[in-house]
Amino acid sequence: RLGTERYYTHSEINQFIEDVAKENPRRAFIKTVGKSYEGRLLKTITITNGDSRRNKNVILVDGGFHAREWISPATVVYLINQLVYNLEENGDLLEDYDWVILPVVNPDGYEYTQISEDTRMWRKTRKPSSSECVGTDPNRNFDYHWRESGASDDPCSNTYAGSKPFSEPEALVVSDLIRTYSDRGQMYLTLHSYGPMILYPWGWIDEVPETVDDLDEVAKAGYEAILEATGTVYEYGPSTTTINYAAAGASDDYAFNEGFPISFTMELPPGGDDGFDPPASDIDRLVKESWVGISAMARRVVTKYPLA
Ligand code: 0X9
Ligand code: ZN
Repeated sequence: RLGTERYYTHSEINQFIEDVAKENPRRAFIKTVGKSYEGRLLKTITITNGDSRRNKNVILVDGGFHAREWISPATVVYLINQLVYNLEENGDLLEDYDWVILPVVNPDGYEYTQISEDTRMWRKTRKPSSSECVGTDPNRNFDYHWRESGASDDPCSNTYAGSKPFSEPEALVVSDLIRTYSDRGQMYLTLHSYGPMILYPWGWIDEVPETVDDLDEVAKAGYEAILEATGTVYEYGPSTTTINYAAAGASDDYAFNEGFPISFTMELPPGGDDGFDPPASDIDRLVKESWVGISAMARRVVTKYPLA
């Protein structure tokens, strides 16, 4: 069991989900869905309520896209604990739904930020992007309006989009997950930092989809729950105008376009000197607050999109 007292490594988190699945063989399943560039295993944990009904709806969650955003994998660990070990409070979120979770999308980058102070602010993947530079922004690498806005063609840039769509194995793995679950997927949630913000499509252009009211309703449920619980004020709205820039090739727009009716980037709260570094003593408070919002949004989703 992992708690909230410190940040964990990718291998600790992989071991944790393996242990959870071993302890709860009817309720949690591990699947190795791919490998990072440096060969780390990308594993999903699927959490169910154990009633073994097939083909439920799906909520797909990932964390750790950007290496330095440490509060993201920490929030995923807490979310897994809640769904597995707190059925009394969260059983309704598993009646008609399975949760599929990839805790660390970019483990090479994440591990790199953990080796020294000098590398703490790394954002990208770790595959060489040119003879001089390393890394692609995995959240500019998706094949949806790739490189059309807010992305760089300079391999040394922090928002380098890659040599082509899905040049990064980590982004390809996430896209495979999105397409695997798109027919029963009702919410895609990708956890980043820092905001706090709840962003919905579109993020590549300053426009909103026809179903903006549905997106706004669910985002607002998260905003209100957090405001009531702790007083923290999230911004929520269309990505481009809320975060104030357009960026194409991100996973949220890709998932929405593939058929997830609800797709959010949640920018978790800031902390520390540069915003990406909440002290370990703040993890507990932050992940609990974020879970209030995430569970409220999920609750709205399971009510709004019951099993067909
Ligand atoms: O720029 C990003 O990738 C995300 N912000 S972060 O500071 N965590 O890097 C925001 C992505 C918003 N979604 C789209 N632009 N589609
Ligand atoms: Zn990010």
